[in-house]
Amino acid sequence: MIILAPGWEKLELTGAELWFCREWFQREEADAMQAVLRLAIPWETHRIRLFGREIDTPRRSCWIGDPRAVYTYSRMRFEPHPWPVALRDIRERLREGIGLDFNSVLANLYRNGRDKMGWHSDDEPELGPCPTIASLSLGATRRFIFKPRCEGGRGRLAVDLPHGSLLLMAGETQARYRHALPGTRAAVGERINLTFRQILHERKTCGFIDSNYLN
Ligand SMILES: O=C(O)CCC(=O)C(=O)O
Ligand SMILES: [Mn+2]
Repeated sequence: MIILAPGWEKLELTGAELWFCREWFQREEADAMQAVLRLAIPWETHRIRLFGREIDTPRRSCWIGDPRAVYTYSRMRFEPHPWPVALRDIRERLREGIGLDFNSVLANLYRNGRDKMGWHSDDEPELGPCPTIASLSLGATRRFIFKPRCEGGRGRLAVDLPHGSLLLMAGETQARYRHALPGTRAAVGERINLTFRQILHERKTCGFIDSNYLN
């Protein structure tokens, strides 16, 4: 994938494919979108299974998508919520702006610096072997970090994701790297993150091969 549109830059990380647009939404539009989505998304606390126990994830979340876009991660199965209008509009803009089609989105709400996401890859089989994931950030700037998996990644990367920015993860990024959104002691405000995804097929069995969990 090559994006030559103004405002886009390629982030260097060996074997990964990362494209970043710092201001995909301009300030006023990003403000409005954050306020609308805060109310329009039915936020939930997702529970995951970790070491045989069920625990609450440290953030609020919502899985949204077309009716057949069922997603299984961290050993839990998520039926999609229907698309709020504002999210449909963003999906359309991704299609028109950069030619990417998505049938689902994982929305996360980080209420403060204690809310976070642990190390994982978005490598569930229903996303296919080389998924393209579009990650839109609204609200407080938070740091997003990458580290190699054993399978061929090299180097680390930290990127601050500001209000209105769009990060594309493509190619072998998920196969070679894990990523995380660490907590911070700094006084940070709320942040919404939307990761648009394409579910290719529903998972057939509940046999879990994840070396992965999303805490
Ligand atoms: O909040 C973020 O920027 C990252 C979220 C993420 O990695 C995910 O939803 O899988
Ligand atoms: Mn992820």
